[in-house]
Amino acid sequence: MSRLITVAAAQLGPIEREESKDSVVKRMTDMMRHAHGRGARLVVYPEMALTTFFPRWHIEDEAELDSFYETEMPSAQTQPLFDLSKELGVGFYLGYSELFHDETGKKRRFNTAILVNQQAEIVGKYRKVHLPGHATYEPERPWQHLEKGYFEVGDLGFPVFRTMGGVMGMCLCNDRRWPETWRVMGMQDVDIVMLGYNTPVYNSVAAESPHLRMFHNHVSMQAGAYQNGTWAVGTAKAGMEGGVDMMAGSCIIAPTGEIVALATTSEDEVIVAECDLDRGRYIRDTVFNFDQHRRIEAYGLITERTGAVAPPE
Ligand code: CDT
Repeated sequence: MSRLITVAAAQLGPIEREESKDSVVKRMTDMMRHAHGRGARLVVYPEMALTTFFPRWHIEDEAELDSFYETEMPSAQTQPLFDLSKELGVGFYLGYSELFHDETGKKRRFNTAILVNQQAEIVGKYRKVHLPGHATYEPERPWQHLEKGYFEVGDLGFPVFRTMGGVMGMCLCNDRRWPETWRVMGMQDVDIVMLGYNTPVYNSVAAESPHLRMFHNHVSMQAGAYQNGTWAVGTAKAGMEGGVDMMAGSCIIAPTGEIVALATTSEDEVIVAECDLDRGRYIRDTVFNFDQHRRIEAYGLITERTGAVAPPE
């Protein structure tokens, strides 16, 4: 029996700081309807899809900072996404900022993604592991990247979920650049890795052309897909947002590493591809047959050491 699922990436154009969550959710439900009309049964939204990318600002007022986070999911504001998901039978991946108080009363903040099935049930959760940027205000930067200050490192690892006819995995933005992200999900026989991203077009601390940055965006996901024989769906929050130009280039990548659908704007845009979840099986059975070819006795440093250490001169 073939395992086909039509998947959409629902790229969001800019979300300004003043835009209400109700307005953003309306944009997102419009795109879910559009994606459904094109046959999609699974829609992938960006990282922090409900708000502007607020880590670009140093926000000292705690109440203002808290306003960018969700304290419940679904909430009254996000319920329309779940209602439409149920009505249309469309699952979705949603990136958002999560805030809760743990059993000791401590405030916890994570950069989170959830997976919702075609019955509108939350079936998976991921909390971002690789938090880029810095923890405190750095005045020399043209804009901030305060993810290390605004979030804790994710505490759920890289789980995968058997749902919607396949094995589904999630990560968020900077995670896509790390081969470890992909391999840990590859080790669980993942079929689709979904991810949302918020990536500035320009590198604020080093000279790097927009062309090169887009190349790094795509090559990371294409390599991760091929080397694990998995589909990958990368969805951007794009365009000029809060005075910072954000990268577009949302894409759907086959297990062969080929981009099969690519966004052409920096605005709200839906791209769609029919994904055969068995397309990567030959890769997982041959060149990347992990069971036959991996050599874990040679990989110890991967988990024993964090930073690179050169041998003595
Ligand atoms: N959101 C996110 O993870 N963005 C990073 C930009 C890093 S610049 C400090 C990325 O890897 O795309």
